[in-house]
Amino acid sequence: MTARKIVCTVPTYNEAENILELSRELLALGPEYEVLVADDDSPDGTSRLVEEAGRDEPRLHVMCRKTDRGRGAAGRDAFVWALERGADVVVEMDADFSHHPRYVPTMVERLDRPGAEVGLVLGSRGVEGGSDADRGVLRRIVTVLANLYIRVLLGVGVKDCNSGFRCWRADTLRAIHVEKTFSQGPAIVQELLFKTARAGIGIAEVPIEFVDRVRGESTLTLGILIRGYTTVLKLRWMAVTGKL
Ligand SMILES: Nc1nc2c(ncn2[C@@H]2O[C@H](COP(=O)(O)OP(=O)(O)O)[C@@H](O)[C@H]2O)c(=O)[nH]1
Ligand SMILES: [Mg+2]
Repeated sequence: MTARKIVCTVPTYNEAENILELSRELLALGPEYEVLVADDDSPDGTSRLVEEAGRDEPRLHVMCRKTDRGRGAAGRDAFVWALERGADVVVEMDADFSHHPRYVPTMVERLDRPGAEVGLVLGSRGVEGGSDADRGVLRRIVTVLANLYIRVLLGVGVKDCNSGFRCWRADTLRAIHVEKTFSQGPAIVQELLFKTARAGIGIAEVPIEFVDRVRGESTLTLGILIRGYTTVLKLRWMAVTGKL
């Protein structure tokens, strides 16, 4: 593929300490890269910062969402925006450098590799060469169990079902009707993974080293985590009853 457009979407909530540096690194990957920050009107002024920087950088965009707050809803709107702007490839990633920009070109290249067609590439902690942040034994057990639960319940054969670092062919997002994504929060990750696998679209994983955020604070709470796991059950139920 030549002369294509790659849009990196980054949902943000209070990422003023990270977002400009991350955007700079992403835009430095090449002229075909653009960045869309999908901010939920963060109190720390994340969207204002990006808007100001965007005045001198036509490849940097920001969407300031005032209603309907959530990682999932923001992610959905960002995908729709990227498709409307004619993206050929859409990357989604966190703002906190847990998902390092250096992996993005490898993920994009993986989409193009000849052989079995791939429509989604995951930045994966679960394949050889990949690793998770070291958060202790208990956390590691939870991660393994969560992956097992999702793999079995949704029947998806990938190693890192919870990776929110992904590279999408635009056609894949259209095929799974990304505009109809219903997960308000982080369960968007599993919802879109499930829909992609069910559509019979090839999924590949490339190894990444996931590191904990250095600046800013995580928004993840136990409540959000549990809601995510019930969404997985709901997805399976919807599939069984023909509502998906
Ligand atoms: N737009 C938007 N982004 C969010 C929201 N919650 C989290 N994010 C972003 O989603 C990404 C992952 O969130 P983070 O708090 O790091 O979650 P964790 O890595 O699971 O601890 C980061 O870029 C956050 O800024 C939200 O409510 N709205
Ligand atoms: Mg994080």
